[in-house]
Amino acid sequence: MTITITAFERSPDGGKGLARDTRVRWALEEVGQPYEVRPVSFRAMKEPAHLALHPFGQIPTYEEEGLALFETGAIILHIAEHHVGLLPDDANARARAITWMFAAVNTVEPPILELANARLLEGDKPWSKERLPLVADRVRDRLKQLSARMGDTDWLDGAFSAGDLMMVHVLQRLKPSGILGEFPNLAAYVARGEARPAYKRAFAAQLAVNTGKPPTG
Ligand code: GTB
Repeated sequence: MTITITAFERSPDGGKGLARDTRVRWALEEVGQPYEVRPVSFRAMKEPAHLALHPFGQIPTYEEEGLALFETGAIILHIAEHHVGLLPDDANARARAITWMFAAVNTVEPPILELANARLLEGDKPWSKERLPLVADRVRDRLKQLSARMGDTDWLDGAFSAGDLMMVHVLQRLKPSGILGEFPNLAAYVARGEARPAYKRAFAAQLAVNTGKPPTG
């Protein structure tokens, strides 16, 4: 079975791994599934061929025989449900890991995206200076709660799961803001995720696309 995902032809982050194809690559690496990547330009993303795969004209998408998916939450859940390595066997632990996946994209990611947009898209607006601290504080409120729940545990709920994969990738988006460093246990959590061999392979693969150089190591 060939798995094909789409990714930016050139990511605006230049290969820092912040675009969402990285989390799908990471999931595929964790479960040991080979995959192919079809790079898409910003123009092609809005053309009919890609819109047939992704109604909102975005990356990543996921295709395997007879199935096309969009939305990283759905893609990673599909990967986790069909391969060993990202969800626990115990039914209740599995349900909790899926809960953390939703928490990552539904509860933690929105304020982080709001901050990224406030910095990148609205930074030149006259009201930006006043709004930015409010948006940053909304991120801090969420991180405070997440940090309190994690304490000094390595992962969100027992062993590493798809919930951690999602949460680590969501938190990585905060790096340019410096806010992650205010929560040492969360910064260590992200570093723990990034130290996983599967993450390193995923990161190297996306970097290779963005620099035009083959992955090393
Ligand atoms: N909810 C969807 C999902 O989880 O799959 C969101 C998908 C999405 O936002 N895709 C973005 C996209 O295609 C790329 S990842 N944008 C193009 C468009 O909407 O026209 C978001 C992203 C983009 C760039 C950076 N960066 O450069 O740092 C980080 C994250």
